[in-house]
Amino acid sequence: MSAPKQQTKSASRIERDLLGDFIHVAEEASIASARTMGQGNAEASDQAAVQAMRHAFEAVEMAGTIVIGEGERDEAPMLYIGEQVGATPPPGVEFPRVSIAVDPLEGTNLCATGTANSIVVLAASEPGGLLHAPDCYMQKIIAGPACRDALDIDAPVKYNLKAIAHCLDRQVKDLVVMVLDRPRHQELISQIRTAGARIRLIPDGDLSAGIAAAVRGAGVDAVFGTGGAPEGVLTAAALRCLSGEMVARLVVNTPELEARIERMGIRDGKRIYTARDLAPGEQIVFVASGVTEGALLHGVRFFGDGCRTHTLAMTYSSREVRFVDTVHMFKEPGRLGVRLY
Ligand code: VTB
Repeated sequence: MSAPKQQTKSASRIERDLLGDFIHVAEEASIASARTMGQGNAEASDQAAVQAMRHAFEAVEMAGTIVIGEGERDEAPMLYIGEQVGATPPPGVEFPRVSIAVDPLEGTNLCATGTANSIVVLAASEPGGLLHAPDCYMQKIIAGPACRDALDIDAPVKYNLKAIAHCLDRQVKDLVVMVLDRPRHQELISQIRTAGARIRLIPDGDLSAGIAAAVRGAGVDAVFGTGGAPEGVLTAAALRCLSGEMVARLVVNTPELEARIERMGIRDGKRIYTARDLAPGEQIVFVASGVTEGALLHGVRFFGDGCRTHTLAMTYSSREVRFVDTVHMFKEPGRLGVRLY
């Protein structure tokens, strides 16, 4: 039997060896932020997730570098871009190098108001496998695997909707398009309405919307609009695992932003990205844990002696999609025992 190729060997190191750790990291952040649900303090919810995530990373045997995080070093004390995370290796041992993208709490307002679909998100890959995107806006169109190569970011909305409907073998009037409810999307919304498609406006969270559009049965066929670029890279990591389609472009509309993207090594601010361009890794782990109850994931449920979390964990090269339902016991179960239902 021939020896496995180096690529395969290291793929298994990140996807197989670290998957459980990343699930744990996301679960810890979801539990911490879920404790703040409905308190009306989005910043405190975010901080709870950030601190728990940062702390949980300390036990992971990797040489991790944050490529997408809470911001630049001077604006974020923890999980800033470039921060090294992971356990300290014993002398003579080298842990695998991993690029990490995080959105410790996607939908901070959703959590602060107890609204559906706030999640903790983490993606990891071999170094260079996730685009180092600036914290600016990104124009996005996202759809499922059936729409391979059918999306054109420069074409009229009507054209893209027709193309999506054609790929899905249905009519435009049957499509459901998710759009972030923002004043900047007024024109987009009216174009979708004129084209005849149905719309679901969402208050926040175009990342979970993107995942929903890439799977069957979630009742969403596409996501259109402008959201965060970091969320765009995380969505792309999920779409790589799900073979979903995405076209995207950074919104670079100020000289400061132009200078920033140049410093980050992005030469063409108008470049059109696909999911593969945004998350080019060959080893990708994508993990999302529910914080508030959602369409895709349950929120965290506390029950005195413990809690229960719900996590989506996907890997690219091994093509696995897991739903992990974990009961966490904070102490020895009391006389009522562990609650499983
Ligand atoms: C989106 C959405 C996020 O930010 O990226 C959005 O997915 C874009 O920013 O959940 P604006 O709020 O400025 O429109 C979030 O809503 C929050 O990060």
